[in-house]
Amino acid sequence: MTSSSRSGAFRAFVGAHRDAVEAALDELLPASELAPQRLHEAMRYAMFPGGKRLRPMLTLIGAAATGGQTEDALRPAAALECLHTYSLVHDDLPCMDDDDLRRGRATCHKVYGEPLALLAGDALLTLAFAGCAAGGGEAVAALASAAGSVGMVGGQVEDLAAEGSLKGGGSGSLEESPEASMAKLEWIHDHKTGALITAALVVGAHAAAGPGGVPADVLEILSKYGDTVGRAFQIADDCLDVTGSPEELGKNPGADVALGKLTWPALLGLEQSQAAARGLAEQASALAVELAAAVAAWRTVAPTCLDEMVLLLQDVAFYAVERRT
Ligand code: GRG
Repeated sequence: MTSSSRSGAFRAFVGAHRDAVEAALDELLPASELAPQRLHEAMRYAMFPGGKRLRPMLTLIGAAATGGQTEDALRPAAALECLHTYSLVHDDLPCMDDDDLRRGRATCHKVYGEPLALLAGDALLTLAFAGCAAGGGEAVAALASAAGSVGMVGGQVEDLAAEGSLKGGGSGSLEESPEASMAKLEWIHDHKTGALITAALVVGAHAAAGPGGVPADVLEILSKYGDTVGRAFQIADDCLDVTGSPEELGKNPGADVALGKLTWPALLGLEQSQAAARGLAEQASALAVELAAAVAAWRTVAPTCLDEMVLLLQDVAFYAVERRT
């Protein structure tokens, strides 16, 4: 598949599942009338109306692409969005990126104050694990690993160190050579962004696997696909920080340059970065075909369903790099 032959399968999938994801989120989050009301209001403020809902969609896709039922992955899908939303609330705090615009409106701490925004993030993080438990122990372990010090939080720490914002560690974005800078940047992206994108898919596969669990080869290919899409997604994010508008992004562009962040456009320029992202989408497309073969060797799935899943995974990969939001 090339970028000019996008199938529209991802847009159709989102259209078919968006209401179910919103309902699962509404069910998982405590009602704002429940004490402490202000905390639950702040959690709901950060969550609704929300953003693209990419991660919960990927959880449902992880279930479907491995021959399972999306319904089995709905609560874990909501959990992934809770975890992602916590990371955005904390990322926007003055001690992190210090942003005042997120998802098209004032950031959580601008409305509720820093202490409550911090605690709303904490509560969303812990709620994520309660929701993910519906997908079983393997799903919880995958999410914990992707979200913690060897995943997203670890990536965030190295990102802060690279921009020179960490007391006692890291002095800025320049490594000894361009190659070393690129290796550092890939490490940061793979941990800060890619780990959760891969976990979203893997959690979905575990949640819908049934007895016996997911075979190791299926998990490995699905994870490689997630890692590849995750890296492409973050390159696109870096490019959008240069080319996007506040209306498109729902946040202020130009923040990476202002913070002196290590980014793909800063290292390679815009065009080469966009080409690298497209190259990763091509690689992910090939992995989608490999995944279908591994799933077919494991479970009985109608060949037409498998073909549809390949198209869907390929469309997701190109969406990740062509998106404007
Ligand atoms: C633990 C204090 C503390 C802070 C944690 C972990 C962390 C702070 C931040 C995570 C790093 C982070 C925000 C990475 C950026 C990943 C990214 C590209 C986010 C934007 O995702 P989209 O575009 O957003 O999917 P929407 O709003 O559409 O859901």
